[in-house]
Amino acid sequence: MGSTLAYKILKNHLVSGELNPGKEITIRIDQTLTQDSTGTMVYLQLEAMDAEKVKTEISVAYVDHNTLQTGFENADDHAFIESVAKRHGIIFSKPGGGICHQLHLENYGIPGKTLLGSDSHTPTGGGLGMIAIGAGGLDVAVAMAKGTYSLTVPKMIGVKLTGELRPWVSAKDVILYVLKELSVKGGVGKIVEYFGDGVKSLSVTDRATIANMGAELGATTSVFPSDENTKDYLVSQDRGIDFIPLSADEDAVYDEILNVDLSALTPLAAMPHSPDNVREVSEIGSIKVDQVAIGSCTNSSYTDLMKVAQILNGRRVHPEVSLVISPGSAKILSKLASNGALATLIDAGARIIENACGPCIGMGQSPKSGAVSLRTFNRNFKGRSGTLDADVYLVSPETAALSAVTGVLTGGSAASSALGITLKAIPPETFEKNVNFVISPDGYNTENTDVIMGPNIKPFPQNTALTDRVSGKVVLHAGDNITTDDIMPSDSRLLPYRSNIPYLANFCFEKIDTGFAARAMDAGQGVIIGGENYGQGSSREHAALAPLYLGIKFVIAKSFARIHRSNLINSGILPLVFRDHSDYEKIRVGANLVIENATEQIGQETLTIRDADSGREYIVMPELSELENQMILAGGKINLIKQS
Ligand code: MIC
Ligand code: SF4
Repeated sequence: MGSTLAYKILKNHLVSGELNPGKEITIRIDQTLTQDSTGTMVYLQLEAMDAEKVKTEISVAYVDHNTLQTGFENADDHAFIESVAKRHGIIFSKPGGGICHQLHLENYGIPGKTLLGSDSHTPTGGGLGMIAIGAGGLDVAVAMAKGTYSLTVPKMIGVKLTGELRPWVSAKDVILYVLKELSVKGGVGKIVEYFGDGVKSLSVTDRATIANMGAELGATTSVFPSDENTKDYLVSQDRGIDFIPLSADEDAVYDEILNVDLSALTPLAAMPHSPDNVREVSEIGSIKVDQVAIGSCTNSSYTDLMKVAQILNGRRVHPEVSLVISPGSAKILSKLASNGALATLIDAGARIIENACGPCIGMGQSPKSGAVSLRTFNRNFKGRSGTLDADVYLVSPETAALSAVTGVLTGGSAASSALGITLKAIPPETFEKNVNFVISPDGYNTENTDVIMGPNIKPFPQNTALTDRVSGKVVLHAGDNITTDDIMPSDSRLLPYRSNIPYLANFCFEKIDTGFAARAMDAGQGVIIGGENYGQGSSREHAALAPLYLGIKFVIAKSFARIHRSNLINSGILPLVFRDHSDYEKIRVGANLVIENATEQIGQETLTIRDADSGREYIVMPELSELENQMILAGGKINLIKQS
């Protein structure tokens, strides 16, 4: 039986364990990336581990999220990260260089290598044939300190691509289609691998768009073969030397197959408020648009922005639309400036903003009240734009640019030819290495580099070893698909406090329940009840650390999203799964729940929880691997590391 590409790469990196779905393995990590909004925690944790020089081939610390410096906090965080980077041999990428995933693709990603990143969209590297996984900050800190990462071997979804995309349909529409088919929890516990004849019609940046949004499927990662297009991309980035061809065996077997005929796809949009709420643009109709935002790690490549420039060339952004563009990297912006496309965009009436995450994470450009905002981004969770009652639709750059001109949702060839707009293929470009945004650690006397810590950087909370009797009051009863944006909201107001958990904790669950933080504090020891796919979305471990600070002992849900579940365990908070989903309704806010013999029970298949007032019992499943069990017993990953 032949092997999938993902399993080949995992096998090449296997340190211990058996490469079979459901088994726990440890793999070697070649590269890591961090960004600033998760990075401060990562580096505080790295310091707490007394680590020395990183054990990876390359580790990069990017600054791209918290670039609005409205006070000293973000700038202090940047200085802290830069100082730790120098101390541990990590490359520091300055603010203004671009978005971490775009930059990593351009400058460091290598086919066949493993990459672990403290950002959920790290799988963007799968566009280059890497196994690139998003993880909580502590996992990334450990990967830097030890060069390894442990995970449960995922199952494989094979997506077989045939045919070729028609004009005005692009990579974004491919992943929106996959999301429509598989849903935001369809990828949990799985790797999505693309294969088939259709792959060769997609460029590396197209593939990166698709792999990027595999995060929205909940997948561990997504991966494409490395072929002639990969070589062309690496050569265009002056890194031809990094190319190796890679593919699955002809007779590779996948656990599931999804067939996608690229030629049958039409322009799609994810409607409010979920990336899998996908419909055809033609079906949604010409809704009036107030804002169009083009950029993010999903759709900010050179080709994407050149397509936008073609569409806007000689035209005007509709008077009632605000068009904002954030290029993916300084290299891209510089190229747009030198070839005249930047002037085209500005002349049409586009607002050009910094090469950073920006509006994607609510760092500025929040739309007006009740607005319709079309975005080429990857998440449209309610309130993420910074405007709670805005309706955000996720679309391709082509659809975004056409709509910016017409003022209503517009996509596809019929609409574009009615407007007399044609799209020509974008000629390939070559890019020079841009090292001016990068500070290499070479030349620093690592041991003697002082760590610079501003006054807003506070110690992170740490748990204590599991006690035999664990009790807590239910302080929240939440629905399905709770996102980490719901748990720990992030926007320009709160992002500057990513290094200050005591402050941030006051806003925990703020968007769905303003009384949560006070109630949890009051209870002293709390429990959260969740529905399906609890904790979907980002990798931010703040969504575990803030609840830890507020005294949350365990979370019982119908199912968990992968990264958030790991972050809970890393923090020593027990994630428990309802065996009988009807119990979800029975447990109400205010119930006092108790786990007796907890240290013994967590290692078993099922665990009994008792309602201390009614005496009613509930059966839940801890589903912990051996390592996870040890972490919970120790009160979290750092405690476990300190014990060994
Ligand atoms: C996101 O897109 O939600 C973020 C902001 O990039 C997060 C990381 C964070 O919360 O800092 C992610 O995707 O992991
Ligand atoms: Fe940045 Fe948005 Fe990408 Fe997250 S999804 S890394 S906020 S651009």
